[in-house]
Amino acid sequence: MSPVILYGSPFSLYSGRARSYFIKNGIDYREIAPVSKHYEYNVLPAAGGRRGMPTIEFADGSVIRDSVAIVDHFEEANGQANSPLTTKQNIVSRLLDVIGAEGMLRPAMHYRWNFPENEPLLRYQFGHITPIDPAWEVTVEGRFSRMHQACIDLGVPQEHHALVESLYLDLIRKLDAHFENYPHLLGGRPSIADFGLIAPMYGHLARDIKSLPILHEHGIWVLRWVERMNRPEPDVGEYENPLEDYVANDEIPDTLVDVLKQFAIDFVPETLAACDATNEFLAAENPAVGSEVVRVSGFGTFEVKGSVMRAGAQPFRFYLLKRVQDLYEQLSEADRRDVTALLEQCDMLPVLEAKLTREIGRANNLEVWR
Ligand SMILES: N[C@@H](CCC(=O)N[C@@H](CS)C(=O)NCC(=O)O)C(=O)O
Repeated sequence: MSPVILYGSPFSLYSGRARSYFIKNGIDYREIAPVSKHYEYNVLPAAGGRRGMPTIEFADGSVIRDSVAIVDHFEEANGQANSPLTTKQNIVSRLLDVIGAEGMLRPAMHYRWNFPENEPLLRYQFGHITPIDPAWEVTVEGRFSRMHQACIDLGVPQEHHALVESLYLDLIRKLDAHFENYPHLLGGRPSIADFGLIAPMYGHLARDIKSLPILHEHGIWVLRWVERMNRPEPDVGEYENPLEDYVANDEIPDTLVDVLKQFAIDFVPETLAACDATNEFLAAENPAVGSEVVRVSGFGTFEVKGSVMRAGAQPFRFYLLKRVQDLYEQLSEADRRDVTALLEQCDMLPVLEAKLTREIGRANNLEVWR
């Protein structure tokens, strides 16, 4: 069978989710930059006209844009091989998938865009993904300018640099304590949660010159997990008797509860504020059924450790969070009690109620309002 073509780049956050999934699931792929005439005239239109990395193309010419849709496609085909079957682990893996890929943009963008040391690598990488006849927005200069603004819009203006750094450091220490005992978030093998978290960790935080040393200093086990997630073999040589499967009996390790509590500090207030902002947008704009979902629907204002932050609200977070909420709603009373107690312990309970007034679906490789 011909390999799947992955249009992506090593420095792209979301490409990291698809790439790692392919590697860990033995899917033959070739990664190339989205710059050819073929990409421009055949792949891009089939991707809904959206120049998003990752986008993949199969030998028959069919195309999937979006790292979540790509993972969904292969999970469907391989019997949900990376989704734990037990109740709490299933919910936690879906929740960590959202948090990893959508909730870590502040440290991922801060360590990339607020330090000039990163510039040579970024210029090199952006140079290699600049399309044919680029509009200004997709030239290297245009992207630099937009990304610096995006960094501020995501909640990292100068006055919050120290807070973003200290939250990240605390997170790395907690992840490190977890990976010291387990090769993956839910035990012995990767789940959807790991593929969400690898996105910011591989493309940005374990690669950019400013953030890589943080892992050398405070997160050796995290660094090794990043490597493990990008190698085809289990790569668990340093563990004595490593688990081969998820932790038994639907247990959530205490070290993972600590990680979730740490994430909750900004993920929960940000999610509640983004939900309000997006619902206000929906009430005001009432977008037509089938119209494309905007990337940013407004701004949410929320408090983190006594500081007031303002960050762009992205409806996509709720497209993923709804999967957690739907799983929860399908549970029996007894299971729901267990999950409620767990989420309460992790300070995550409020996100179950963060729901948009409209649903998000997909059409022609785009997210659309239902
Ligand atoms: N929800 C998408 C987000 C993809 C995305 O934003 N990718 C970035 C690179 S990491 C990009 O290509 N941005 C430009 C664009 O979307 O036009 C996914 O999960 O794949």
